[in-house]
Amino acid sequence: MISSAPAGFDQYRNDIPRGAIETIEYDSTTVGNTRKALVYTPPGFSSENTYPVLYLLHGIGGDEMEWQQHGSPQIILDNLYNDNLLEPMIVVLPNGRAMPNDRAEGDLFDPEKIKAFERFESDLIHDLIPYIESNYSASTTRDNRAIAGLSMGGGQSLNIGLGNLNHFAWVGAFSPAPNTKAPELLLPNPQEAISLLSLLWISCGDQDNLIQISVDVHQYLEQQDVPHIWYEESGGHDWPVWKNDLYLFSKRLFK
Ligand code: FER
Repeated sequence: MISSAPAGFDQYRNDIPRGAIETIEYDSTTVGNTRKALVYTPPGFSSENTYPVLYLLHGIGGDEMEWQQHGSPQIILDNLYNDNLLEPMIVVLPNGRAMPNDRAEGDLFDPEKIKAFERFESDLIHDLIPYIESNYSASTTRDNRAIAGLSMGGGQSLNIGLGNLNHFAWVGAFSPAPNTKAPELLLPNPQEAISLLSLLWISCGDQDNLIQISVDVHQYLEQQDVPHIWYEESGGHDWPVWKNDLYLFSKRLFK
């Protein structure tokens, strides 16, 4: 039984060490332009140390700034560090809409834009991860890479994470959207996933219209005996749920 994050988990505390968020730009061979991402480095970050990395993805209505604008990730993470509940890690907030105009504007369900969320797999693996690992003191092993996201980003995390187990050992989907592949396509080889995954997390609000997607993946994983966490929480397709998920998922990482 998983309890929700304690009261105050997302409230700014005075006088605690703080991480830093900066915007980076990387060359994308996939899209053919320069793309932005935000990078959070933890309190006390030092290039003398090597850090694991969480890639944290946004939803259909957002871009690389969505988590920071609505989800207070820096407050949640700084508080977790201060309470000694988090492994020091770099958190990268990419833009998961891999196309020349990657702003969340116009018809967000335009097939070209939906396709761009698929194209992001190549941008992440071939462009962004190499950039992060050559510009930060980031670990380069699969055991030290995690991918998670909300809604469209949750679907991406399952599709990309489970489809690239040579790159990721930790996968989290918060309220995954209809871009999630069918369960038997997500994990055609359950034995491989069982041996390689350190954590597979799926969560969704009980008032979320998209919950059946999560339930279908969970039931397949259960049938195939793939260890995972299925966490149904109270709430809808909304930020209180995703902030709670970030708190609960991130504190399980890299341990
Ligand atoms: C859909 C409903 C919701 C869909 C995507 C979403 C691709 C994504 C929602 C979000 O990211 O919040 O039918 O199709």
